[in-house]
This record gives sequence, structure tokens and C-alpha cells, in this order.
Amino acid sequence: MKVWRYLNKQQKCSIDNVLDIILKSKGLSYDDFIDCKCNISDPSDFYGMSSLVSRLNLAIERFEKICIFGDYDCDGVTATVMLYSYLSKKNIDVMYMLPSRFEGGYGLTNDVIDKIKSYGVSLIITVDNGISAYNEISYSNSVGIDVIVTDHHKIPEKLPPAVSIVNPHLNDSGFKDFAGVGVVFKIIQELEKDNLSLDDLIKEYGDLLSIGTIGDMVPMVGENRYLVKRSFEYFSQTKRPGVQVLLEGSSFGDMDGSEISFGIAPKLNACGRIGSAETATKLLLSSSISEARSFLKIALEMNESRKSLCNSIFEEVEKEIYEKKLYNNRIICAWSENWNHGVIGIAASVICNKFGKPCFLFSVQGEESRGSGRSIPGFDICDHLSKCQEFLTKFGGHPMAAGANIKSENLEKFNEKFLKIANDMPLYYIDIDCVIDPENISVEILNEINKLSPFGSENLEPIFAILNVTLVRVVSIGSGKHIRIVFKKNGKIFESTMFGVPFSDFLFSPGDIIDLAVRLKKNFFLGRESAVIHVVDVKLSEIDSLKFALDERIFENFILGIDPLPDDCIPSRDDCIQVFNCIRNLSSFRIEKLYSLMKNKIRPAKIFLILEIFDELKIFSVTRNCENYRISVKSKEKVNLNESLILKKAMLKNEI
Ligand SMILES: [Mn+2]
Repeated sequence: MKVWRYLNKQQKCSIDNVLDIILKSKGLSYDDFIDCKCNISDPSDFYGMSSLVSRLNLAIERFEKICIFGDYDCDGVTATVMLYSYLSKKNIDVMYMLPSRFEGGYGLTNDVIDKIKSYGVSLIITVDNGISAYNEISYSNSVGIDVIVTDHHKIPEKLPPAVSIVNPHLNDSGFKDFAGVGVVFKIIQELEKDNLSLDDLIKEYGDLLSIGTIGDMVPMVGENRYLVKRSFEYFSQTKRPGVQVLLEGSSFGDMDGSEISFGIAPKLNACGRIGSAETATKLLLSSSISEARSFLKIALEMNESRKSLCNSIFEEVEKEIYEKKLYNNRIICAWSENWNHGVIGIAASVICNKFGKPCFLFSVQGEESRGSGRSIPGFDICDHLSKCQEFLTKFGGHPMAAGANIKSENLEKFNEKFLKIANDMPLYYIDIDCVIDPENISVEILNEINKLSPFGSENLEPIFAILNVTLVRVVSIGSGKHIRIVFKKNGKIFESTMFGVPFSDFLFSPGDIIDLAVRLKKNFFLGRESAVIHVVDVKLSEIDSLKFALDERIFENFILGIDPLPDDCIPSRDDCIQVFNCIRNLSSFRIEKLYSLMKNKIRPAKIFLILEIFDELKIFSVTRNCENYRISVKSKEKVNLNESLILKKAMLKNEI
């Protein structure tokens, strides 16, 4: 169970204090944050900037042919498009090239360099990659091509032998969290320092800058937030046909970032995941609306096939989770030969959300396998990978998302260690900024909250708790993928939406007194604004989520062999009979609902264990997904509880 953690106790917010409360939990001051006061870094101070400018000018003087080498994700594509558009405008002989996930993979390779050479290129500029391409850049030098590296990834021990390296992490001071596209933006700012103001640059390139910055999920603070926020002012007036067609059909007023993270970025990313990132690049570089539409059509098709591939991976993993009871593990790890490497990361994030556990999936490609994983807040999955690096041929990433390559023969051994050393994983916390009365939810309060936008990592969208409401009804929407939750408070009826949870997975009943963790959104429809509620999590109001989650941990630790079961968690025969009588006529239930039906008399750890015993003795067949249990009666014959090995194990361990 996810633990609800109140950042400001259970303070209630209204339009007058909502900003103060949220800023307090972020540790920020009104002036700095709301007015977005921040120092804009001077690109002249960037490490490597002056050598970049002189090498580029030399190339221009000598009419050299330049190749931009980018990446296949949203950041890599927007960075490529931004630099390509800029250099083309200057009448420089420039081309671009992108890697493919399916041939060669991430970054420069010697084959790519040979290919670039065949076009007569004598200068490569990398964007959003290159910092770890030491060998490839040495090779490039040896065949007579200079390389300028522009990147934002972690600095390796040995810097590549490039003529110039611009990476904010090499700077002595100033803002360092730019995306790859942000680095390109700073380079153009330097090149145009005598001609264009920051405002001019934002008008011209702000659309690409914000798409790449949000798409790459870099911290939305400091200069990133300033630049993206300012870019949003001009976003709808973009001159780029590609962005215009991406915006078609979406009606929004003030942007908060989710238009990009949910609307635009997935479509651009889908190209590199399923087919070729070149489609996304050509879309953004299109010079007419009709050209842009034709590339958008391909991108949308790839996005649809990305969704269906993702769905089938999800279903396969889910089946494996039930069959092998992987839900008791700290991390869910699985692999298959049938999975497309480009989409396993998204499938992992769906599993991670649904089961509340980090998830790592591998696509097995013969002797070599490539994996991608997602984590829960507070558990650094990249750091965790590094503890198993003896099995890996390559790994990297961030605390919340990481990738790794491995020899397929080592998967089992890796899996064993990867799970075993995750014992001290923190619980899954949902941080709640404040409590809100549903009557206080209005467009006006959203105008206040949106002053904190754009949201992203390190500036998370606030989460509110709506407490003690009565569930009225639940309706399936979006062809069964989502639900509408109707609830009542003080005699008034309210509606909310919960995405990604089908009707059959929402095991609360009308009349239940529940708490909702929600995000508040503005909705624009036919030119009218309204406030809508997006539900993130639901629980019975009477349940203390921390106590419950700790008990669940006790049970898991016993099942995983980490700790013996405490004496007071061992169920008696009478406990088992009580649980049996309570569930005998049910086919599905939520675990905390069962706890409440038992009048909170049998502690959760015991209930978890009793259900496990029932499954073992084939009294019921039990399947579980997080809090949801589905059962069916298997045997009507009398069984002897003493035959349960699990129960024996629980009692025995406690004797030793
Ligand atoms: Mn990037």
C-alpha cells in the first residue's frame, strides 16, 4: 500500500493560503519562485564555449561541411532540429544524422563516422550525446574529422579528445541541469549575443527548448523553469509547421507542461522507439503544414503501435507476476525474447505505477540483452544497478529511470542479486501538499496553483487530499480504460476521473467513506474553463496507510526470508476461521476493506498470511495485484491448517 505522507500536516488550503502552504513544503520563497527570479547564466562563462565558437567560425570561413549528430529521443531530436535550423539559416553546409535504437544503438560508432565521412564532412557537432564516446572520437580524429561535443550527461573519468566540449557539468558554477536542447540554446545565445536578445531567442526557439526540456524530465527549476515558462508565452504562436500540427486539436489556455509531457513528447519519442527518429526530426523541420501533416500521420501511427506493443508486454508481465507471485518481491524483474527494446521502459513504468514497486524489464536478443527500468520515489535504481555491475556490460541513467545491457546467460544471476540487495528499499510514499475541501476547487484556485508551473522533476505538481467523502458511484469511461468516480461531501455531489484504472480494478463500493489523493487541472472545452479532479490514489478513510504498509512489509520480509514473522503476527485457528467466514461469499476485495470488515481486529500482516495459507491449502485460489485480491473457492472439503508449510515455517522460525 502506498503511504500518504502529509508535507504540511493536514493543513487545509483555500485560495488565500494555497501558494504559501505549497511553497513552504518546497522550501521556496514567493518572490524567487512565483516571479521566477533567477540568474540567467552567461554562456560566455561556459567551459569550452570559446573554443567551440572559434572552431565553428573556422568551419564557416573554410566552407566546411558540418554534421550534427543527435539522439533518438525527444531531447536529442529537438536539439538536432534547433542547431540544424540555426546553422541552415546562416547558409552553412550542414547535415544531421541520428542513431537508431535497432542498429548500432545510442551514440557515435565507427560505422557512423565512416558514413559521415563519405558525405565529405570535416566537422561533427554532437548534441545530447558524445561525452562518453572517447574511442569513437579518437577514431574520428584519425580519419580527419574534428568533433565538437555538446552534451549534458554525466562527465566520465576520461574526457573525449574533442576540439571542444560544452557540457554544463564542466562549468565551475552556475546552472547545470540543462537538457541537451538547453545546451544548444545556450550555444546559440552565445553565437548571437550581439544580434539577438534573450526574448528574441525564446520567441524563435522556445517551442523546441520546452519540448526537449520537458521530454527529458530534467529538473524544472532555476533557468530551465524560467526559460520554459517564458517559452510558453509564445508557444501557441510558433512559426514551426511541425509544432503547429502537433498542437492541432488541443485546446488549452495557460500551459503547465502536461500538454507536452502527455501530448507532444510521447508522439515524438514513439518514432525513435518503433521506427526511426528521423520521422520526428523531419516533422519538426517541415517547411509547410501539409508536409508536417504527412510526417505527423506516421508519428501518430507509430505512437499507436507503441501503445499496443506496450500493452501486450504489460499483459505478459502481469501474468508472470501472478503466476510466480513476483508481487512480494521488492523489485519486479522480468525478461523475454519477444519484447521490443524501444518500449520496455514504458511498460516498466506502467508496472511500477500499478504494483507500487520498481520494475526492470529486459529484451533478450540472442546472447546480449538490453534492459530498461523505472523506480519509485526514494529508491535510486541507477545506483542499485551499479551494485550489480559485475554482471552488466553497460548501464546508466537516473535515480528514477535507468538502462542496462547484459549477457543473456547472466540474467538469472543478476536477477538474484538485484532483488536480494534491495531489502532496505523505502516504502512507496505519496507526498501530499495539503488538504482541500472539494467545495473550494475552482478555476480561481487553479489560477493560483498554476503560478507554480511549469511542473517537472524537482518541481512536482502539487497533490491534494480530499478526506472523508462518500463514494456514490463509479462509471467506466474511455472504452473501459479509465473510471469516473462520483462522490459526495456535505450533501453536494462531485465528479473526478481516475486514469489507467479499469472499473474491475476499483474494488470500493458505493457508501464507502474514502479519501482521495488528487491533482487539480484546468479543463478547456468550447472556450470555457473549468476545474477538474484527477485521482491519483484512493483509500478507506479509516485506514492508517503507514501502519498498514509497515505490516505489509513484515509479511513480505517473512515470505522473502529476510526476517522471521513476529510472534504477534502468527494467526491462530480462530483468526483463520474469522477471515474464512468473511471472504467465503466474496469473489474480489481490497485487502484494507477486508481488514475493516474484520473490525480492524486482526492485524494486516496476519490477514496477508492467512490468505497465503488458504491459497497453499487450495481452499481458495487467490490472485493478488497490490491491494486487490481475487479469489475463487477451490475445495469445499475440510482441511487441516497444520498441513500448511507456510504456517509451519512461520512458527518454526520463531522458535529458533
Ligand atoms: Mn538528453
